[in-house]
Amino acid sequence: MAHDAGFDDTDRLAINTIRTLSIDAIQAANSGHPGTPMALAPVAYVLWQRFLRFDPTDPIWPNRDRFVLSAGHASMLLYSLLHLSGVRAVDPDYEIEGRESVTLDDIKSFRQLDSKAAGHPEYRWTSGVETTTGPLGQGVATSIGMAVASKWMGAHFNRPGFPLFDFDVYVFAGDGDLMEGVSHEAASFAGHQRLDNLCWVYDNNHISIDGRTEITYGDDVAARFQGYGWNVLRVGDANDLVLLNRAFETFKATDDRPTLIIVDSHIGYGSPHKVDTKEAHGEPLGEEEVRETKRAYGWPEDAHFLVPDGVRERFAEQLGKRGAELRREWGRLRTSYGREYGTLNAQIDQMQRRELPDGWDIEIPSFPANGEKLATRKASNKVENAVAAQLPWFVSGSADLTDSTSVRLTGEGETDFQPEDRTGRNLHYGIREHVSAAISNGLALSKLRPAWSTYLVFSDYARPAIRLSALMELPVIHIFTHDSIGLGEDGPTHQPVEQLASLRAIPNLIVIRPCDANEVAEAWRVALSERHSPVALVLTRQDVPILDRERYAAASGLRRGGYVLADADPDSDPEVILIATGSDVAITVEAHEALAADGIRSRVVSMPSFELFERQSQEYRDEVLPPSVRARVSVEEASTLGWDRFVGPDGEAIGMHTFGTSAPLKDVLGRYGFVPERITEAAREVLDRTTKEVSR
Ligand SMILES: Cc1ncc(C[n+]2csc(CCOP(=O)(O)OP(=O)(O)O)c2C)c(N)n1
Ligand SMILES: [Mg+2]
Repeated sequence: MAHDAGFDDTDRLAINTIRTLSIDAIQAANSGHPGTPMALAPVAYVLWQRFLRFDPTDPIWPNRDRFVLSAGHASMLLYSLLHLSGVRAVDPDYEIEGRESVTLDDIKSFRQLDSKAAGHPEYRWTSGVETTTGPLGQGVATSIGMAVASKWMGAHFNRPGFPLFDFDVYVFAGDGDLMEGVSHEAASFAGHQRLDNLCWVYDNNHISIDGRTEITYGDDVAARFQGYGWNVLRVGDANDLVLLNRAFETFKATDDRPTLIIVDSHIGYGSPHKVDTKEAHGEPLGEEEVRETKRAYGWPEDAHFLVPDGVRERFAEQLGKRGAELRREWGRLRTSYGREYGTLNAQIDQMQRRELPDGWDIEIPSFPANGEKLATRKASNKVENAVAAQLPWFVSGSADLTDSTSVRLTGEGETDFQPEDRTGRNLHYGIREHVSAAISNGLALSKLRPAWSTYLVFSDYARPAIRLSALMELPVIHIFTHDSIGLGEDGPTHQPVEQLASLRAIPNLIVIRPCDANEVAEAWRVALSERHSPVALVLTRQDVPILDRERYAAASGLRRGGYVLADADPDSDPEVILIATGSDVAITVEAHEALAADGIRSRVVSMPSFELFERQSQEYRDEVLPPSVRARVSVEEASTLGWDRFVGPDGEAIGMHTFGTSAPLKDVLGRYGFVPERITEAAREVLDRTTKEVSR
């Protein structure tokens, strides 16, 4: 090991501490992935000790560099670093606690119940983990959002003499990350955007779970990334601290494109029998091999979880000292910045705490029922622009459907985010849905408020990142338009059927399908007010009526997820309840009027969000859906999966059981029965059924 560039024996000891802590934790858990922490310990060490601008005593300092372990299975690498550098824990109110983020006990109970050293790194669970990783590809993809956020925040907040935001984003990625499709979307976007603050380290070890990667992977990775417009560097030996140091220096000096450092490494480095094997990837080494490996490192063979004297101190002297100084300097800068730029300074605080500025919703319009129809996507654009006008750190993007999904910010001075204009709030993700959602996660992790869009049917392309937004409790707004067979001529390839049900199946994702322009306005209020849940806004392509809210209940009922929109007789229970969402509400109201004309007392419940409704008290839910009324019909142009909870065993769910068809809107709706007559017929049937049962 080299001794130039100032590296010495204590550095070597520290690197081996990372390795042996990882080995011991995985052995104790009898589960985990030792090989990659063993191989990448020196790479991480050089980065953290010499480059990373990170203060362990304040791991949420806004201008810190971000470190993303995209190869999340190598989690023990990160936990060792968090522990050895003494990172402090942060509570949900963003207060820094006295205790360590990852204690030695956490490491000893790696992968056990309640340990902060969970199987894979989890944002919100372990302070210092910048994003949840484990699904390969997500880390690299999310890192783009962080790099974009750094650029955007720099352009928005920095002033002459006040470089408040200029953080870099470092990522460790393995073969798996680079094989995943989303890495192509991510790298292509980053290349176009010339994100020179982004550095991916590729762990080129030729091993994945099935064995040698040559059985499936022969990409010329360097040529691939050069093709994207990246700067590609090579380090031929993961243990060469001097070359690693130089590679990171080159990254820092590169100011026109992202950097990929290809590091050749040996998985399970140091293990006499498991080095370079797939077994080193995902199995504990075994007691005997652990001893032999420790011997190879010059480590006491029978010591467990040993942190030799001087190692923590070395982290404190380098990462700790540098980070604390940078953070203090930043604090001083903030103080004088605050005197000169009070408004911007207050924005930074609000943003960090995910608060909204006073009056953020004052421009949200209400829509008069003047007989005109308006697609909910179009209403959404008006509301979105009203919100954007008051919320400077709101950004809007689309996967090449900016106008079709109506997400363009059109206010004065709104521009596109590009290398030449980092203040732009319209983001063009290109036809890259998966990374659009992942970038949005990265933006939200950096405390911006992002929305992005595509057609509902293509939400499937983004699903892994949508899921992570929910798991990480990030307030991302996923906008999905063309929300049903009601989109018409484009046909079954574009007509979503099962997407609503599948989005509703994601825990902590609030799905909202508003029925008209005024419910859209309310949906945006809900979405922006959420601090810890993503929202999927599901909107129509086609025009829908704007309901007369003098005649029917106020749209503010949306906040409770479901509400009584129309009732034949407010003083008594209805005979039959009709429940609908989105574009199906208007036809259901028509059916309700027709039933009334026939003397049947029906109630229409608008149910834009199952999740919001289920947050309400049992009492409220029973008021809206009285348990005694068993005659119920639901109407939604989508899979009926999930509706049984509202219609019950005696009700009927009108929905889709095929993929739809290509034809003009009216014909499609007629074909599948989304017309008032079908609803009244179903209402009579369930009434018939339930009254017969009662009299029996
Ligand atoms: C999307 C996804 N698919 C599959 C897996 C299961 N998995 C975990 S690690 C791994 C192999 C990763 O290989 P590589 O990135 O080369 O990591 P190394 O073994 O070199 O550390 C696989 C397939 C996963 N975590 N995520
Ligand atoms: Mg590999």
